[in-house]
Amino acid sequence: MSSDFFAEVRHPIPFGGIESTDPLSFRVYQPDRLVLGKRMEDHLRVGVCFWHSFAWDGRDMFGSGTLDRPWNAGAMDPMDGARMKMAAAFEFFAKLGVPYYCFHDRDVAPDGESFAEFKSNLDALVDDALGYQERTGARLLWGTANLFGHPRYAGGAATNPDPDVFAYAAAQVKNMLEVTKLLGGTNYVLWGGREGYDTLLNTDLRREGKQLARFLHLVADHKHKIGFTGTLLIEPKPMEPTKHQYDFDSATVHGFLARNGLDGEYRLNIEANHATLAGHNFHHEVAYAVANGMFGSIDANRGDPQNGWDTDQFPNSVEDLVMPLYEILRYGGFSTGGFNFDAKLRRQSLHRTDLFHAHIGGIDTLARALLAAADLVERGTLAAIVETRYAGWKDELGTGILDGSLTLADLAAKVESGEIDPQPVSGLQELLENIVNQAIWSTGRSAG
Ligand code: XUL
Ligand code: CO
Repeated sequence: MSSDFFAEVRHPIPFGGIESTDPLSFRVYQPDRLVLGKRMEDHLRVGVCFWHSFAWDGRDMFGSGTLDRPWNAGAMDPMDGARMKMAAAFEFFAKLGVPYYCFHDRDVAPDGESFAEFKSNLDALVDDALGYQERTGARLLWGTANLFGHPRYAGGAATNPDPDVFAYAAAQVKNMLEVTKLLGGTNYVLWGGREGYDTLLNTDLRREGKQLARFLHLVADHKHKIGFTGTLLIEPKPMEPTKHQYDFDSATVHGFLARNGLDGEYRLNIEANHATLAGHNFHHEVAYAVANGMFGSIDANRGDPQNGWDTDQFPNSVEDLVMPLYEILRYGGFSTGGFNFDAKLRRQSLHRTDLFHAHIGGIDTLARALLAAADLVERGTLAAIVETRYAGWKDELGTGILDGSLTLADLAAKVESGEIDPQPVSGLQELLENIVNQAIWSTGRSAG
């Protein structure tokens, strides 16, 4: 089925170069351009999300929908609306020309009156999605289950005080894991939307931790049972909608997984604005995941520095993305992950074409940051300075400390005898910051 919801857009969005005056063209992003020997498209593995871009109509807690989304118009039969939404989404993926998309089960299928009806709605739409994937070439970066929208999940899903809710969540995840496998998805994401608390007064922290660990074990077991070869990802976020979310940040999730024997089963899906909400920056969250072998995938949407909530804006700052990309490049790039735009338009960006402007800008910003990060990798200056900074740890003293052959008393003796008398050295922070800026400025106009 072909649709024409985005009739004014050429297919697919062309590369116009940095001076292009066509707003519906890429300034930097060229899928086939080689960067460090790999195609730009294969570095970035861009995905579009179903929920903000197609399921959301612009409503917020103060007002109703504003966006021009005919498929969300109330009067329609829910399955007709869902089919129209899917047609629009795949038309958009193809016209934007990106390789991936992501969705929650509830983004595509109407709830129905029972779980069985929901499951059969989803099955029918997944069947349609298989056809669209085949015709357009769009692939599933990840699937996920919405375990936070329905009132039954108000007190959490896996961490709910009621085991019936745990079971319901288990059924939803089992189903969506199987759907993700059927669609050839490369990852499955768990975002713990309401796995946390609103008040400690009614919360048994120890019990909820055990429940969450059990749930994650069940999901990993089922993944192996059905032979899903994609990666299981957990998406940290410190708060919102709950006051406190258990998957607070990369380090907290890593610690929880390691304590529960799950660190071999899960990787992290890091979202830029969730890092900000946790009091970190995006670079920190990616660097932590990379340093601990936990890196998986990215949700690239940013926050607003003046707002303490999840604004989910499209990325538009090269500066914010260069160092996360540098970490990813030095890690060897994505394996199953990619850059998902879990980003939404502002409520006044009414037109369907605004979806293109938003994604084009975000993708160009990523592409531009990729060029700067690749330049940093190629020059090797940053890495060389860090290497020099720690060089002492390769010498006799450093290796003796780390391999356990030197005791506290041995070290004290060396200091007391005067053999060791360390002198402060510069951390070179401003020099390093200049090197990063130089990479950003010097790679600016070389695209094309
Ligand atoms: C919410 C969020 C989710 C996850 C998927 O802040 O980021 O959309 O990405 O459930
Ligand atoms: Co997200």
